Amino acid sequence: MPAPASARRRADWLRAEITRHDHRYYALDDPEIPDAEYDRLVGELRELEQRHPELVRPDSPTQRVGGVPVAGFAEVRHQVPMLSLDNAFTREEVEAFDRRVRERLEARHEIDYACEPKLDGVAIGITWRDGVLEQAATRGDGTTGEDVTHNVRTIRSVPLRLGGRGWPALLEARGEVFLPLAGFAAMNRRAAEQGEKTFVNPRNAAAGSLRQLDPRLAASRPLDVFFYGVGRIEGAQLGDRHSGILEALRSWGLRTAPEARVVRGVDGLLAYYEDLGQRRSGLPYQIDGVVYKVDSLDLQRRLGFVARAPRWAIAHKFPAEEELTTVRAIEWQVGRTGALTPVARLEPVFVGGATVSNATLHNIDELLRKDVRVGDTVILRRAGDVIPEVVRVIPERRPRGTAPVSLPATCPVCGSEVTREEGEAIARCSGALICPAQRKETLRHFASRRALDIEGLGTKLIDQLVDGGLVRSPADLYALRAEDLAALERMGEKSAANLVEALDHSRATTLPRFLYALGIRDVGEATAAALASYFGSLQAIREATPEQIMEVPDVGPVVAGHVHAFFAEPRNEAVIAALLRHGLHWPALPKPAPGATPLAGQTFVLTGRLDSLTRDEAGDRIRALGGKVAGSVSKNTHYVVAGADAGSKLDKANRLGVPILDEAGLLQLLGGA
Ligand code: 5U1
Repeated sequence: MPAPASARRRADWLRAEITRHDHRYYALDDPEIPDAEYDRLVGELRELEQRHPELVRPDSPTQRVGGVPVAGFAEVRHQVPMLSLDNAFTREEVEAFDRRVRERLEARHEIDYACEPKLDGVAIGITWRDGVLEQAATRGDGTTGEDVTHNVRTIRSVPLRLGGRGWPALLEARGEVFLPLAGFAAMNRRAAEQGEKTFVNPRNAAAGSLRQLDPRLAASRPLDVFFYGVGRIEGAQLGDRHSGILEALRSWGLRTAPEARVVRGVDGLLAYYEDLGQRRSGLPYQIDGVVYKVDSLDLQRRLGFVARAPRWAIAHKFPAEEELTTVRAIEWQVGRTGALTPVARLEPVFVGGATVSNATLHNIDELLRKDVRVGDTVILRRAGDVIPEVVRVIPERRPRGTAPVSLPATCPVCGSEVTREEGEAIARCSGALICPAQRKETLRHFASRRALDIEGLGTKLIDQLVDGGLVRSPADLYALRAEDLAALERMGEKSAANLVEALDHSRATTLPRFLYALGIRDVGEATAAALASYFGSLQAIREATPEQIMEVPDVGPVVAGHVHAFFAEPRNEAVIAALLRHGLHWPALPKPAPGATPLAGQTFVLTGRLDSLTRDEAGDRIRALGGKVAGSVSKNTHYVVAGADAGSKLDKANRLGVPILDEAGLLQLLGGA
């Protein structure tokens, strides 16, 4: 029986509605309806199509994953070649690029450039005919690529039908398929759990996903695409600027990089590079540089091409984040809580913009899993400010006669036994207070910026103080006299006096900072703030039972156990008593009603400069009232607190419609104080 007209109309409406919501969600980052409502629309369409199979159309949102795996990859000839880009690695090379552009154009004015991130993914050309997705092909050698339509159809942000108005009869949009970092991590976690091979990096994972014959596999991977230009286009004009092309693509439901901007002249280019370089490690996807393009299409035509690269564009690469180096030694570092961390001592190598000669191997399990050995050649990764890490060994380059590393039986610093609790990845030195390494780390943590912030008390000085027997616990710091300090090597009278003054200054602190500074296992700043806020005083925390401590929001039995055990240990109590005798103090907190956490469940992002308090202090106070502080803005952010000179986070908040607070608004929310 043919489908009744009402069912046909409803299916058409559902398809259009789902396509519209896809556009809002993926292209505009501005969803109109909750996910559950969206799922309901898709469910209804699926049910309708099952009841009336003649209503199924290839561009229906239900038809992303085609039924059968393909037999192989057909070749696709690109009618407009897919170009590559020349690279620039230095500021001088960018200046030379801009100079060449201006000279060739005989331009006396500065050039407008469109700038975008250069995604580390797989180049793709996707064709829509009469608005319906027809074909997707990889770049291949630039002339001939592979048909990966069956896999690209599974990418949720690629519309099967173009939205908006005015799209051309034939459009081939070019872009980059990539795996967002979170999706990559989840995919590798799943693979590791199932004993499967993990991918080395998101780019390989994206390329591997596109090269699957069975589209169900690609569909299970959270691939995404950003479009950055057009190849073939028929039946419409695209304005006169590259930035206009991006705008048009967006209006038809294609995702483009949110970081795309138009800047003026070479200074604009370099400022864009700097800015994105700083934000690089916080972006949800991997980028390996930025791309600059002359924005005017007319000027692009006048500049033309050399070989396979346009004269009007260049990729400005960031320093490589991964390099090869060799392992000279593997040593064990002893942390504040006695945790033994294996550290690889490396042949120094320039990576991610710095020379690196050490990398953490995290813990014994991780070391054994990666099977890193002395003499190995390894891939070293340093991304942004993240601690450098060994990604993996190159087994083909392993010299003969290497041996796997094992956990030492005794602490390499104090010789105490090394213990490892059942089910724990971390092994610990049992030397506690007799281990100089633990003592030094305790002092480093105590003096650190977010703890008691003792200026001038650095790593080397702490080593000298502990090794010389002058200081055993944080309380001993406050008994130091300027003349004791001045007698130390490399310490002048002025520095000694400054340190005594800094110590004096640090006596006035806050309860959350003091608790954090004590270095209780698993008590970070957020937990310290929550404990302070819940109990209101140090005395109340000291007297609390583990059950009472567990009533603090987000504190579970393990952390409660650590807190209780810390205060139950007489040697810790003695240090605390001595610190109080030395005059450490903090303002009394108003005793909150039990469980009073008015900001619980609310996430804040702080940006820009505040006048009456630092961002750290604002964060402490938000956490003390149960709120969370996040580093980046998303649709789950409740408030963005914007101070002076707030930048891209404020822009994003405006785009996503996240409420914005100024300093006065924040203070009001924090209770006026
Ligand atoms: N963002 C971006 N990546 N990318 C790669 N734009 C861009 N443009 C390219 C390539 C190969 O080529 C055009 C300049 C032709």
